[in-house]
Amino acid sequence: MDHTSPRPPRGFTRLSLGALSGLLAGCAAIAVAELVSAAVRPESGPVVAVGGAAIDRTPPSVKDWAIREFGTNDKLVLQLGILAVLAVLALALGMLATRWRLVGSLGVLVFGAVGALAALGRPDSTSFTDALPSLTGAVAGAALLYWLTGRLGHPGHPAPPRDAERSVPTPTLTPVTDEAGTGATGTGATGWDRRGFVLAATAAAAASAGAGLAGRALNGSQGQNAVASRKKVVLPVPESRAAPVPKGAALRMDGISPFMTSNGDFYRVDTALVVPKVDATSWRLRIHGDGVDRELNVSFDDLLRMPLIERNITLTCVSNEVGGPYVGNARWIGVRLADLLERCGVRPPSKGGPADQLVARSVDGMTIGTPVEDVMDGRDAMLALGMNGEPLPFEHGFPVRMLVPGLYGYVSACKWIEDIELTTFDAYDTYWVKRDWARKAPIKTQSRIDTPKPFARPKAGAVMVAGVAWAQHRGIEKVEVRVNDGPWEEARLATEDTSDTWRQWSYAWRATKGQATLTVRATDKSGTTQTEKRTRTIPDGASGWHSVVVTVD
Ligand SMILES: Nc1nc2c(c(=O)[nH]1)N[C@H]1C(S)=C(S)[C@@H](COP(=O)(O)O)O[C@H]1N2
Ligand SMILES: [Mo]
Repeated sequence: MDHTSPRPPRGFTRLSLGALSGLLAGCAAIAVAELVSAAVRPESGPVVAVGGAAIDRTPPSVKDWAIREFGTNDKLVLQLGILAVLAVLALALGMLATRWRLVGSLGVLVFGAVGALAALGRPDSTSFTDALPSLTGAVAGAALLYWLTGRLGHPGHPAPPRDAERSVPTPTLTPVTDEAGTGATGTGATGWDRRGFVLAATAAAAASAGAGLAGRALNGSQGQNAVASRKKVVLPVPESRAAPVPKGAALRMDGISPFMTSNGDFYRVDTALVVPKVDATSWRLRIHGDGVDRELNVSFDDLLRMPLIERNITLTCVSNEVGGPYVGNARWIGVRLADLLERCGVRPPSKGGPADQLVARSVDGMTIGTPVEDVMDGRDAMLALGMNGEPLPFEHGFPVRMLVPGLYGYVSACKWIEDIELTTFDAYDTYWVKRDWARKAPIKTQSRIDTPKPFARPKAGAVMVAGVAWAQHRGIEKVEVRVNDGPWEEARLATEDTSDTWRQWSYAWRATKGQATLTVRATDKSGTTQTEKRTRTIPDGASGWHSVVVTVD
């Protein structure tokens, strides 16, 4: 049997085989990078690094659109998108390599360099080793592409006749034994080494799959210590318990958001493509900066031994559209942040302190800036350790996150926190502020119709309209509902828990046949009623009334 053909493949076949080579080289590069990232750190892999860099550079309007379209799946969509782009580029480089072999491989190296630069440019990158996954992956991919396309022979020249080949073996990169037993080695630089190509391609695909899966598994097991440290946490009984939720604060009604949001249902908004897994036993928090007389450096156990408070607090994201889902209410346990700051000698600006901004930094390089005045004005700002009776879930900031009632998450709720610096708003712009969001952002009074859903078809007669309204730290005073252009009718408000929690409301609507637009608006305890004027989420939160269109049958 003869597996080598004197005539190299041409035209479409040649391009297809080149494209296949490119794709295999791309897979090998990603797989090797994934494996190496397990040895460096999971965040240093090219897809995560490029994804993170993309998130950092995404204009707010595109980010808003992505969150709106894909919700919490936005990160998965982003990573799949990156892989799709890489696949197209790999196909193109492979085709290019059928003509200019070296150029294809150099192209792979260029993309490796891009991945390496992205990894080094991430805010949480502290070591040049972060470049290794992309670089080693690219070298592997480039070498494979060079080798595979070498099997295709040179397109320009016809192969020498078999006889000549037998008597004068031409040197090749890898000799292939002639199974026909002629004793000939080498197919000639211009021959098409079909068997070598198929073998190499299959081997490369198998090796890539193996390396990729091994890398995945190793990266997945990285957080073992963190997982173990979370399992060991026993939350003490807080010194200051939350008052029991008053009877009548939690309505039982189909379709309404439950008064307490479970951890599994709590919205998640952050820039982390890989959820940070922090080992609580080695975690430290440092408090330092302007006006700090005594720097503080505390461990997780130190915090557990301090007097703890337990509070129900409703958290809201500034990216929440009118009627959107990024709001949730949980019972948190933590240390009063003002207590810690006072221990360090920090005074708020109103008492002559030099720092007006508290910058929280997370292990993944996020920076979040909060007015020192707000943190120290008596509200229950805290470093939270517990959420709904358990240690914080990893997605929500384990081991410790910040919370400040009344402020949007991006200016108050740093997850995976590890550093607090007292500074000024003039001296430092945080992550989101650099991206055109407002420096200060108290939560805007908002209300939402949870039921009926948009385009629902309720039966004529009694229809329960219900939802939630929030104005954290001011409190909700009144909620009104309007049917079409009719008069505003007051909704029934559930009992208030605290001014820091949302309030459920309901309205018994006597629905008549036909299409109807239901609109809601809330008034907070400062006397301000939600404005009708619709604004975008950027720079400091959406305003406007939520409405739902239904058809009554
Ligand atoms: N480290 C870190 N903390 C973060 C963020 C982030 O991207 N990284 N996002 C903030 C934003 S915008 C919000 S709204 C809240 C969301 O908290 P949750 O995901 O627990 O609901 O976390 C805040 N803390
Ligand atoms: Mo947010």
